Amino acid sequence: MKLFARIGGLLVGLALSTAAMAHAMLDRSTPPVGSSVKVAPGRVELWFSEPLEPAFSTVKVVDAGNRQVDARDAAVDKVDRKHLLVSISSLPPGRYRVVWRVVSVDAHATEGDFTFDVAPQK
Ligand SMILES: [Cu+2]
Repeated sequence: MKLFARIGGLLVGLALSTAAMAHAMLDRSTPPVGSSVKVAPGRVELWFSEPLEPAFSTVKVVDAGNRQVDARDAAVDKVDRKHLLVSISSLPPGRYRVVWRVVSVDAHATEGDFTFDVAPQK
């Protein structure tokens, strides 16, 4: 009985660690997390550690007043399903926040946000 309990615990531990590894975490982005860019980007792109479920994965970009400034066309790349992107029209200098929420192909949801700055023109 004691042995079975141990093996059971070990299996649960393995299952949990496998599930945790399969969550889609943000790998990198353009503009990079926390960066300051001189030229306002035409779109924001995010790359994740796992393929995403397109129907449940989205990203938006908001300004300092929490107004959405992207073109509301967030989509997962059909060719590379780890790649999520959204277009933005010209942004004035300021701080912008990228807010993402995705579901990976293992059905686990993850979310997060980061900022980037568009530097004032000189
Ligand atoms: Cu997962």
